[in-house]
Amino acid sequence: MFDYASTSKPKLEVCPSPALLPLYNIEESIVVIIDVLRATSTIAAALYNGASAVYPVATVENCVALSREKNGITAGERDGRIAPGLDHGNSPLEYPKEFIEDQVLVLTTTNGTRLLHKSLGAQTIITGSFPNISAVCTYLIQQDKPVLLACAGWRDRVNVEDTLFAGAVVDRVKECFDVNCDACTMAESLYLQHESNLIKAVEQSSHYKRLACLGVNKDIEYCLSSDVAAALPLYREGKLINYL
Ligand code: 3SL
Repeated sequence: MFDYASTSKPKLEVCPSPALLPLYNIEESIVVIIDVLRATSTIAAALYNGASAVYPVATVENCVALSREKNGITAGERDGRIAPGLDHGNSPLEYPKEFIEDQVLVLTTTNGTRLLHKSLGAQTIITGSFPNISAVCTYLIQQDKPVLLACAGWRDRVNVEDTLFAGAVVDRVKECFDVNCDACTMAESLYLQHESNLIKAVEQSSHYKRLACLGVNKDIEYCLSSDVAAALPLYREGKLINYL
């Protein structure tokens, strides 16, 4: 008979859509918020380039109000475009060092910041994307705690790019975890199938088509580049700071 006895390693799971989040026990887990195109790539870029903090907020109104209070920069999108009322968008390339160093960014996005707010109550929240993948994997291995890789998807639908990133993390860290989760297996298979050409895989995604219409192909290239923004965005007291 198969022995289902648990190992002493912490659990690793993938949540493919925010709609499935209530199924997981996040209170004791590190939740990694994943929104490859583009929120968590933008957060990594801003913190790597020296932003003092990124405040993820749910609405445009909150973004404007909080940025007044913190003397911050208003940023965010709705349907990929700069949301009316905000000064900047959700492109990682909008936040080079010369612009963002020592500044506070207040960011609102359709899926990424929404999932972060849904995950409040987790033991720890960090954000992950290809630009900071090694920093994320090193942190997860060091912490030795249960991990949920939470994909933002698009309006609760599963997407290719976040699943690919979750699979890349599973592939790198699985030896240190107890992995008994079909979504992990599926995400890793997808990643291994496409690791040599992530752009080709993402070109088939619905969000790629949405963003390509807006002419932001350089963003997509950046968002699929590993370790170009080695930051570890960790959420505490309403803001993400670079924990590296
Ligand atoms: O939904 C989000 O959080 C955004 O990352 C979407 S977009 O890439 O800016 O359109």
